[in-house]
Amino acid sequence: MSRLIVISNRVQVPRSDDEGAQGGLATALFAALRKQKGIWFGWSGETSDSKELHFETNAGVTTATIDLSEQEVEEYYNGYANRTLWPLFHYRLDMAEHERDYQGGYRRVNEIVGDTIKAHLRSDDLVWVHDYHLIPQGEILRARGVRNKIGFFLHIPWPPMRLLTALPQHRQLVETLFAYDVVGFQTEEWLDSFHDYVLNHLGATIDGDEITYKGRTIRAIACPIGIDTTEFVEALSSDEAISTYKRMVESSAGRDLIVGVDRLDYSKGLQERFTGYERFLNTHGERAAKVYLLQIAPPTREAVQSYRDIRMALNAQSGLINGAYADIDWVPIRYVNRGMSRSTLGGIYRAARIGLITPLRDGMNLVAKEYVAAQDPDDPGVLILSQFAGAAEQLKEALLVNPYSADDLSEAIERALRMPRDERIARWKPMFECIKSQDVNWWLARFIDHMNARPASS
Ligand code: ADQ
Repeated sequence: MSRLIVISNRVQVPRSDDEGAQGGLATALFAALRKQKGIWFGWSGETSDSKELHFETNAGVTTATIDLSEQEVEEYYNGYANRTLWPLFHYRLDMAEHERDYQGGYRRVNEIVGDTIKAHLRSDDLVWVHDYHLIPQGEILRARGVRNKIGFFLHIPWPPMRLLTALPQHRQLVETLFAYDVVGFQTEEWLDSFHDYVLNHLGATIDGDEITYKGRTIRAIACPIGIDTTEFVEALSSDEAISTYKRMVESSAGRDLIVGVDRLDYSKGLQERFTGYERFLNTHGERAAKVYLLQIAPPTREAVQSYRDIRMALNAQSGLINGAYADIDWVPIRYVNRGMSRSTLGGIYRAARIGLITPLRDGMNLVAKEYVAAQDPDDPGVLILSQFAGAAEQLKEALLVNPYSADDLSEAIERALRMPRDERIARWKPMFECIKSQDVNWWLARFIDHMNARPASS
């Protein structure tokens, strides 16, 4: 069996005590790396000028990390990845910054990663590159003579052609994808946008899954990522999940809990969500005092100004809403700026009558799937989901909303609160079936099968 070599911006190191706490993606990759005796490469998250590769083996998984210099982190990670590609790929042209230094730093770090990894590759290794930080990695490895099968998976949306052309180096960037054997997207919609670009902008030819451009044929597929549903459901029986559930029920004092869980990111639609919730408070006076919103949103990427701005804006907005509507024994929004363990989240999801997941744009959104997994089959809550989350392609029985419309959000909350048990069960069942059959192990096997099915590169 070929070894699996995973390359991603950040590497998770397994902890043997509680691997499940590290997220479905990491757990699934650990299992594959163990089985295929692979290595997971990436940035250590540390800054230094050393380019030494640090190998570690924990719980049977080998990881290899390098440090980056402060300048590299600024240009590659905070710069091109998070100030240029992230906003643009999430349809935020207005927020995308285009600096030559960022682009140069991005290329340089990708070359450092390629140079470092190349020395450790064996000829039959399967190489799997992840996400927007490393788009040109395949081409960089090919330029260094690597003939292995190389796959790429994009965790975020692929933007429509007209948006993408606002990126100064769009053509070079897309052309680098033709160095891979398999390119995976979360949804059919992002795959369609990719097809549109390569067909109409590059003049490539498309034949089913295969795309040919300048003599190279790649396979481009939609391969939606899932959660480890079985593990997530099992974790609901843990002491931590049960005690969190009880704590939520007690502290709710008979009110219905609406929950939102997101990284604090402008793509998650938190301001619009608060505005929609305020519309509900405003238009459903009696009912409104019988619910509250728990929004969990730990800050991320705080080196980037737009993330500091959104944090300030949300502090102000939640304060204003609470100031205007709270009573002596009730606040409409409990706003918590820290992350929680997965078992704790499981207990919270289970106690929540509504999961309010309304990103403006999201590659997939695993929180929506976790919310579904955590529900009581006999008395499930209602998922209100943005039509612009990748997950909406699979979770069609959710109440799908336009996250930009405060009225839409307010009406969906009202409808969810009124929804009879029979309808809640009828909607929840097919969603649960979907996340159970198309879980993270299905996703991983599907992508790897596609790579194995490709002919060896000449
Ligand atoms: P993210 O943008 O981070 O991921 P998401 O898929 O919602 O978004 O979350 C990933 C994981 O982080 C989930 O397991 C979730 O429980 C956890 N998480 C999120 N908010 C949390 C919080 N407040 N506290 C604790 N844990 C939290 C990117 C893309 C997504 C895509 C994933 C996977 O942006 O669209 O679904 O990768 O491909």
